[in-house]
Amino acid sequence: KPFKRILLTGAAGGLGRVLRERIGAWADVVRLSDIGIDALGAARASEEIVACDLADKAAVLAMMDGVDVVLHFGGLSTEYAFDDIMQANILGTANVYEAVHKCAVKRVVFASSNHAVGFYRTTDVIDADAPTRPDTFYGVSKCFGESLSRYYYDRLGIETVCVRIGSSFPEPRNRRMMTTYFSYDDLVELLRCSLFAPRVGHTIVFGQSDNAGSWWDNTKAAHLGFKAKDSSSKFAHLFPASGEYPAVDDVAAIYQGGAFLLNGPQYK
Ligand code: NAI
Ligand code: 15L
Repeated sequence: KPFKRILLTGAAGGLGRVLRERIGAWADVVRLSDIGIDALGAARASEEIVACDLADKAAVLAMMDGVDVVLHFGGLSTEYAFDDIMQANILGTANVYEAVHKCAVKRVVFASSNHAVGFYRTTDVIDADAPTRPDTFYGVSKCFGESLSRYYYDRLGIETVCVRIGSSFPEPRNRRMMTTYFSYDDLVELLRCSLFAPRVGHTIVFGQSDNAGSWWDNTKAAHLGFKAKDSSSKFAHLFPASGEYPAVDDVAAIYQGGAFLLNGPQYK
C-alpha cells in the first residue's frame, strides 16, 4: 500500500467515521484517534485505536510514532468559548505540528473550515489568496492552523493541504448549504488527491462539490487535480430558490458563514 501508517485525528466524529470506512486502501495501518474512543468500538484488521486529548503534548507526540501522513480532523467543530477553542484547536494543532516535525511526517491534511473566511459576503467570490476573515473564535482557530502549517512548510518543508470544508453532511440541511455542500464522495476524492499529488507545498483548497453559485474559486489548488463529481443540484427540491433578496439585517443570509455569525458577542 502507498503509506505505512495514516493517523486520523477526530476519528470518532461525523467525518472521521465516514473516513474510517473509506481510507483503508491507502495505508498498511490506519491509526484512529479521538479524545473519546468508545464510539469507535474495537480496532478492526489494519487499524489501531488511540485515545488522545490533542491538548496533551506528550500524548500527541506518542501518538505520532511511526506515522507517515496525518489527516487532522480532530478538535471542536463549531463555536465555543475561547478557552475551549484554545485548548482543542489552537494548542491541539500546535501539538500536532510539533509532533509531525519530531517524527519526520512528510504531509498533513488539515481540516480547516469555510469559517476562516465566513465574514465575506454571499455576493463575494474569493480564492485561496483572499485575506482570511474569520467569523468566530472557531474560525480564528482554523486561520491559526492554516498559518501554523504555512510556517512549518516555509521553515521545514513539511507539506500541508488545508481543506476549507464547506458543509460535509449526507445532504444540505438548509438553503445556505446548497452553496456550501461537500459530498462525502467528493471529500474522500479531495483527500486522495491531497495525499497522492506529487507536490503540494502549502495549499489552501475549498472543500465543495460542484454547486451552482459557488462563492469559492479553487483555481489556485489546480495542482491537486481534484474534480468534484457531485453537486447540490440533486437536492434542489429540498430548498427551492425563492429569488428574494435577504433582509438588510439578515446577518445569516448576508455573510458566507451563515448562522455562525449569530455567535458574535453582541448576541450573547
Ligand atoms: P465532529 O465534531 O463530529 O468531530 C470532531 C472530533 O474531534 C470529535 O469526535 C471530537 O471528540 C474530537 N475532539 C474534540 N476535541 C478534541 C480534543 N481536545 N482532542 C482530541 N479529539 C478531540 O466534527 P466533524 O464534522 O467530523 O468535522 C471534522 C473536522 O472537519 C473538524 O476539524 C471540523 O472543524 C472540520 N470541518 C467539518 C465540516 C463539516 O461540514 N462536517 C465543515 C468544516 C470543517
Ligand atoms: C463547519 O466548520 C462545521 O464544522 C460544520 O458543523 C458545519 O456547520 C459547516 O462548517 C458549515 O459551515 O456548514
